Amino acid sequence: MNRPTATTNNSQHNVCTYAQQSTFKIMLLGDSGVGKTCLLVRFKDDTFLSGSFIATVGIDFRNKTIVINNKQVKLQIYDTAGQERFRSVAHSYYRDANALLLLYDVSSIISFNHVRDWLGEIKEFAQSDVIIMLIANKVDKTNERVVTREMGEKLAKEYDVPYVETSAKTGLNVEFCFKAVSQALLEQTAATTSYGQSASKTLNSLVQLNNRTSKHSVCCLYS
Ligand SMILES: Nc1nc2c(ncn2[C@@H]2O[C@H](COP(=O)(O)OP(=O)(O)O)[C@@H](O)[C@H]2O)c(=O)[nH]1
Ligand SMILES: [Mg+2]
Repeated sequence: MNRPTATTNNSQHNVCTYAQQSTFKIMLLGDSGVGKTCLLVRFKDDTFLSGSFIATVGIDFRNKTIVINNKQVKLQIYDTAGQERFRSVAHSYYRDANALLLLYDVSSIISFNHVRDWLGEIKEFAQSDVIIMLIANKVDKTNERVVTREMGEKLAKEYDVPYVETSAKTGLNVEFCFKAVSQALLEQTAATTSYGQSASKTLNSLVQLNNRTSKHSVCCLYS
């Protein structure tokens, strides 16, 4: 299978000794304006960029290293370069992704309606065992919300992908998304026999648990 394997590195830890370091490529997809850049900045720097659209020049990425189950995981998180304005992100962009976070904005029915188009593209061009998460962002905008949780969950069920509600503004579930995906990817790497299956199972159960325990509060699974 032409999949980028997680790399290991045992030599560069001065403070803690970890058995191995895995590197995963996570990509953010979805219409322009849904909050992809803000989600990335919230996760990377724990801040919120408000105001007009934040320009993204070129395909941009950020690295962040996190620790899951005593393992170091290096995430390379790719943000789109504004190409998504035309809803045609280069297929090479996500062909070698390990995970795709597909966002829509709960205050924009158009961005929600386009999720089907995005999923169609993903099914056609991404790797068959890519981990996908559907993210309903901007849930802090309660008064302007037009896409309900039920609508999001129904669509996610139809496509068999986990559904998580986030707010890059308040930070709700932002860390959870990246950590849950990383945990699933780690299991995917470990599960050589049932490659792919155990990862989506892991992700689904993490998401279900999180949705049950923190419907309206900041995720506590990883804190
Ligand atoms: N209220 C609210 N606004 C957000 C949220 N995420 C992003 N925004 C705003 O939505 C606009 C577009 O965000 P941006 O990250 O540039 O979207 P992108 O085009 O998908 O990268 C900006 O004005 C952000 O401040 C959120 O969770 N809540
Ligand atoms: Mg952007």
